[in-house]
Amino acid sequence: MSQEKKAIELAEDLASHRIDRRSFVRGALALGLGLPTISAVLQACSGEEAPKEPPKPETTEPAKPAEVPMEKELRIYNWSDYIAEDTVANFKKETGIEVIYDTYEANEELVAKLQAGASGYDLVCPSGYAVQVLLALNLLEKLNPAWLPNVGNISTVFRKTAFDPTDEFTVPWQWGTTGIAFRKDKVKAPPDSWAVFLDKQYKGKMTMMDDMRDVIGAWLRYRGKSLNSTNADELAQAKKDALEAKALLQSFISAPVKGQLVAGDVWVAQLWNGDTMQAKVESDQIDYVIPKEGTTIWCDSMCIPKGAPHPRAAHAFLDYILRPEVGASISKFTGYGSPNAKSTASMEKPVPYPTEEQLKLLEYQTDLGAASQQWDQIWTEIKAG
Ligand code: N2P
Repeated sequence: MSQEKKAIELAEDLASHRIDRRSFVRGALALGLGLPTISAVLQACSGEEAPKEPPKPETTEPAKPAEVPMEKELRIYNWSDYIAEDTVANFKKETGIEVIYDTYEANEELVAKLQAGASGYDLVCPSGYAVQVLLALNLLEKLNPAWLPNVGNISTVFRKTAFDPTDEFTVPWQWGTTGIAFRKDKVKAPPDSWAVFLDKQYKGKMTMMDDMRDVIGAWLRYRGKSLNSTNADELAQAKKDALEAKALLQSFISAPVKGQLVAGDVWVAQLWNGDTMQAKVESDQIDYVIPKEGTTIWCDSMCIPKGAPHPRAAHAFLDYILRPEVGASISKFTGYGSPNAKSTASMEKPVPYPTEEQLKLLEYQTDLGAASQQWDQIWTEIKAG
């Protein structure tokens, strides 16, 4: 069946109440329908079960900064090792706002927390595909541009993105890639392919990330497929490859593998570029490569969850990190690229934006929509296998 026919069928299913709005959105995203189309269909089909969403006055006419009192507290939920050591302390010193800062290791952890409801967080930092999921589930607030005077510092490269085409929900935080970190002094030759994780000579000395999208995605790329594939045969092959690799891996582990790389207990690790740079600060034997079959490029963005208790303070923090020097100090610590053009310009050694040639090897992850369940199932089988 053609994509167009499938889309029409999906819309008909919604119109005749065979599926609910949530399933429709998931399916539509999987078919590659854009959010404007999806929302048009949702509007056309809005029946009695559709949640009424009256336009909020503050989104049509942004409140002026003085009209909303600044809250005294702010709760942030972000990836681990993803901020400079003094960012939060300096913000508190300047504003008097108390910050509670918790961390997670994967997008799925974040989405599950927000889906469970009443997380109490004011700021979270999903990757692009996870922004799409959160928007589809109506779990994000619109930002108030009147409270973000520094928003113009963001590079146009990271504005009007596929996951937030109208720039209403996201302030990009950091961008980077998922590649292979390795110990130069331990491996025979620098790896250049995902195939290194099938190399028996490194048995027990390798790790891949504890991240469904990146592990299955890597094995899809290894076979020349898209890391957003929803094709059953391609996914079955990726699972087979992942299980073969698993027999040689020490574990599935993400950011915390840095210590093991530094100690020399792990020689080859699937890891993000910035976390690798953080490890490199501890040991100059560590290096990073983008495999020849290609990999993920991502941009994580700060967003405000629906019903966040301290939206004014959340905007104050966002505008604070958008200052050139604050953004630069964050990227200096994390080792990731700054989406802030003014921060990048002020840095001695910013992560350069990938060249056209490199971009050919890089792919952004998108929401898997209805195929998410299939991916979840495969990931569960890989972890259990
Ligand atoms: C934080 C790395 C997060 C990057 N340590 C994942 N998108």
